[in-house]
This record gives sequence, C-alpha cells and structure tokens, in this order.
Amino acid sequence: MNFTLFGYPKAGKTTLFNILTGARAEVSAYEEGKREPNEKICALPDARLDVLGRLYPERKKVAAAVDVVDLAGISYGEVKSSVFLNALRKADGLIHVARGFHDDLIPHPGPSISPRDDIRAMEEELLIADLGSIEVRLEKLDKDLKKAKSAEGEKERDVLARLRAFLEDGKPLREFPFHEAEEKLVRSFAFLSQKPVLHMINADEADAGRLASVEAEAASARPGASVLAFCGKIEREIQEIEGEEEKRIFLAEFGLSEPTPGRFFPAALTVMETIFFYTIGKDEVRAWPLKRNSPALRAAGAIHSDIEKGFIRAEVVPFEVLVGHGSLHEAKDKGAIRLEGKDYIVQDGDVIYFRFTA
Ligand SMILES: Nc1nc2c(ncn2[C@@H]2O[C@H](COP(=O)(O)OP(=O)(O)OP(=O)(O)O)[C@@H](O)[C@H]2O)c(=O)[nH]1
Ligand SMILES: [Mg+2]
Repeated sequence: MNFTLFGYPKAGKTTLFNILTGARAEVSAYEEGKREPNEKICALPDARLDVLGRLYPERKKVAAAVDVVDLAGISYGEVKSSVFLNALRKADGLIHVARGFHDDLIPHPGPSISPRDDIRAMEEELLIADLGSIEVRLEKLDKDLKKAKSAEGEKERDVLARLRAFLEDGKPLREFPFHEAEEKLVRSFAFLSQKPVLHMINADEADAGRLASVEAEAASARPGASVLAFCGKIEREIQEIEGEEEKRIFLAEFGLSEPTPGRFFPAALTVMETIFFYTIGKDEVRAWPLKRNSPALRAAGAIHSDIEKGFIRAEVVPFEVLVGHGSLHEAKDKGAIRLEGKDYIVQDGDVIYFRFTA
C-alpha cells in the first residue's frame, strides 16, 4: 500500500514527508535538479496489534506497512503532462499537499495563497488528466471498431463515453456508480480522479490554534473533500525534540493537540477505506490492511495466493472478544470462534485463522 504526496511547488510536501516518516530528506534538493521521489516504508502504529503482542509476547509483532512517496512539485496546469503521471497512477492513495503558509522568502507560483483554490484546481487537473487518457483511447477504439467489429471493444467504448460525460460534468470518477464488470474493464487506466484523495493543508504558524477552521474553509472547495491541516514549520522543530511527552508539551504551547502522524494515518486510512484484520501465527502476530467490504477470500489472498486457492474456511473472532477471553485457546474453548466461508465480509479488527489445503 502506498501514499503518494504530490502538489504544486513549495507547498511543504517534503516537510510533511519528513514529519510523517521521521526521514530527513533535504527540503530544497529538487532545486538542484533532483527528480527521483523520496520514499520510505513506515510501520503503521496500531494499538490493537500492541495488545495482541502483549497476549503473545514470545511471538514477533509485525505491523502493516505503508510506502510513503514524496514527488517534486508539479506546476499549475501541468498534471496531465507531468513526468510524474505514472507515479501518480501507481498511487493507492493520493495525498495532495496545499500551501497555506505565508513566507516572502519561499516563492509561491500560484496567483494567491489559498488552499481552497488549490484543492479546486488540483481536483480539476485530475479530471483533465483522466479526460485526456479517455480521449486518446476512444480515438483508437473508434478506428479499430471501424476496421473490425468487436463486442468487447464496443462495451469499452460505451463505458468510456459515459465516464467522459461524467468528467465533463465536473465530477471525479470516484463518485461514478461503477458496476463491478465496468470497474474491471477500466481498472488498467488507473484513473487519477478515481483514487482516494486526502488534502493536507500546510497551515500558517499564525493559524496553529485554529486548524479546524482552516480545514473547514478548505473543505468547502468541494462537497465531500477530506482535509487535514498541519503546521509544517512547527512540527519540523519538534522532530528535534526527544521524548513523546516533551513533544506534546511543545505542541500544546502552539495550541496543537496531537502530532501530525497520529492524525494523518487514521485519516488517510479512512479515506482509503482500509480496515485491518489480524493473524496469530506460530511465530508472529500480524496486522493486514484490507479494503473495507472485502470477502474472506480476498483477505486470504492478501496473505498468500496458496491460501486463497486452497481456501476451506476462516475461523474468525473479533479483536475485543478475543481480548475478553485472553487467548485464542480460551476463546475456542468457550465457542467464541465462528466458522465463515469465502464470501464472509471481513470486519475491522477480525482475528482470522485460515484453513486451507495445500
Ligand atoms: N514559513 C514556512 N516555511 C515552510 C513551511 N513548510 C515548509 N517551509 C519551507 O518551504 C520550503 C519548501 O518546503 P518543502 O517541504 O521543500 O516543499 P515542497 O512542496 O516539497 O517543495 P518542492 O518539492 O520544491 O515542490 C522549504 O524551504 C521549507 O523549509 C511552513 O509551514 N512555514
Ligand atoms: Mg519537495
């Protein structure tokens, strides 16, 4: 799973990357022509996994990991032709960083500093990039279909034409009511406006005590926009401070209640509709991310394709129930473990043991 930080130049993407990952990537490196993204894999903090780890202290605790990618700034109007288009298409979750801070020393390429306008402009650019790919494909399909009839091709043309109309209405494809077959048909396009987006506003220091208003104002850019504000400059400084408690005290002086990673990761996971299930194996206790509303078979496949292929059933116990019993063994004794089939919709916090034939 990856989160890709992108946005207009000098918004604070690399600053946020450092805050989230604890990395110390150079903020101005791109000015010297660096083009390759910063990238770091982070273990996701997980209170439930910590509890399971305490129940089974002799087993290794493996948190779910997320790959955080930080792209160089993209100029206004250039998303559709950006060298980063492929990197954006590969993103599972798009994290748009918008500049909210004022600083005459840091050039701002836009007309004014307005996170709300930047959110609008960037969402629009995602639509335009998708329209571009659809136009190119439709042109080619039209030509091919003139040469030879193909039911498959006509189906694709029909879906793409409807997606184009939807985009031309100014609506992102994440709002399109896809049928499963349609979704599969266009999956390989990796449409940008179909991806979950979290907008991160790098707020001005002066707004540190009113981040909620900054978020509300920016979110009014679009109905349903997910927005979180942070103060890059202040949080950059707390990276230097030792100790969690000390960090909180420092933040509180600025009216900030919680370090950004503690707010960012849950928000990003919610936007991405990700839940977690857990496995307690011989050697390790492990958290697995999974798209909400996925069946048990997909959860099995997330662990290993052999488990998916040979799936027999899932033995399921919700995290709270397991913790109430103190161990899997005890939960089983008390009949608290359910047997579920491959279509069972996995719930957030399920602890699962998959039975399968090799
Ligand atoms: N005053 C102020 N400066 C900031 C803040 N956040 C970042 N900066 C500075 O703004 C400059 C750009 O920050 P980066 O984090 O490199 O921004 P970026 O979006 O990664 O920039 P590009 O990758 O070049 O597009 C750096 O000099 C930062 O130190 C902030 O909240 N306030
Ligand atoms: Mg940068």
